Amino acid sequence: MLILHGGKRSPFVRRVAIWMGLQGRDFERHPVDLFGADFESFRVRNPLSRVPVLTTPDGDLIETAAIIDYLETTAAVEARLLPEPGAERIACLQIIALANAVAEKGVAYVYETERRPPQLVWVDWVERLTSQLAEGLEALERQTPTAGWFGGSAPNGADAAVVATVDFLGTVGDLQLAQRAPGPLALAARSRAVAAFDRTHPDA
Ligand SMILES: N[C@@H](CCC(=O)N[C@@H](CS)C(=O)NCC(=O)O)C(=O)O
Repeated sequence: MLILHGGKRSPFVRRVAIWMGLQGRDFERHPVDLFGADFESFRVRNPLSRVPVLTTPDGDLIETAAIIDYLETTAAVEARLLPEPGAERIACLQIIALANAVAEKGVAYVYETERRPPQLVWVDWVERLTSQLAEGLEALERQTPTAGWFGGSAPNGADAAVVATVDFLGTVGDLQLAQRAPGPLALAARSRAVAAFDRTHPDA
C-alpha cells in the first residue's frame, strides 16, 4: 500500500493525492505536524522534514516532481497523466511548472504572513510575493481552458497541478483570485465533480 505523508492544505501533497486518485491507485494518508511534534522524527523519511513524502515498496520518495515521475513510470500506459514525449508533453509540463511556481510563492507568502511574528514581517518581500503571485495567476488565466480540461475530455497532470494550486491559494488571505484567475477558479469548481479532486479538497 502506498502511504502519502502530508496534510490537506499543502498544494504539493494535494497534487500527488489527486494524481494517485486519477490513476485509480489505493493509498493511505498520514498527516504530519511539521511545525510541531513531527519535525524531528520526520527526518527519517525526509532529511529536510518536508512533505510530500510517498512511502512505496521501493522506499520513501521525496519531492513532488520525483514522486510524480515514480507514479508515471509505474502506471499502466492508459493511466498515465502526462502525454507521450513531444510537443504536448512539453506544453503540459510547462503548465505544471507554472502552477508549481505559483504554489511555491503562495507557500512563501503563507510563511511570511502567517508564521512570522508580525513585528518581523518584511513588507517589501510581501509586496514582491504579491506581485509575483499576481503575474503567475494571470499567466495561468490566459492558458486555462474555458470548458473541459487541460487534458481535453479527461483531466491530466496539468489539471491536477492547477487545481491544487488554486484551491490552496483559496485558503490564503485575499489574493483577488476572482479577478485574477476566474478561469482556474472555474476549473477548480468543475473538478469537484471528480472524486480524485473532491475527496482531496482542503475543505474535505
Ligand atoms: N519542492 C518541494 C516543496 C515541498 C514543500 O515546501 N512542502 C512544504 C509544505 S507545503 C513543507 O513541507 N514545509 C516545511 C518546511 O519547509 O520546513 C516539493 O515539491 O516537494
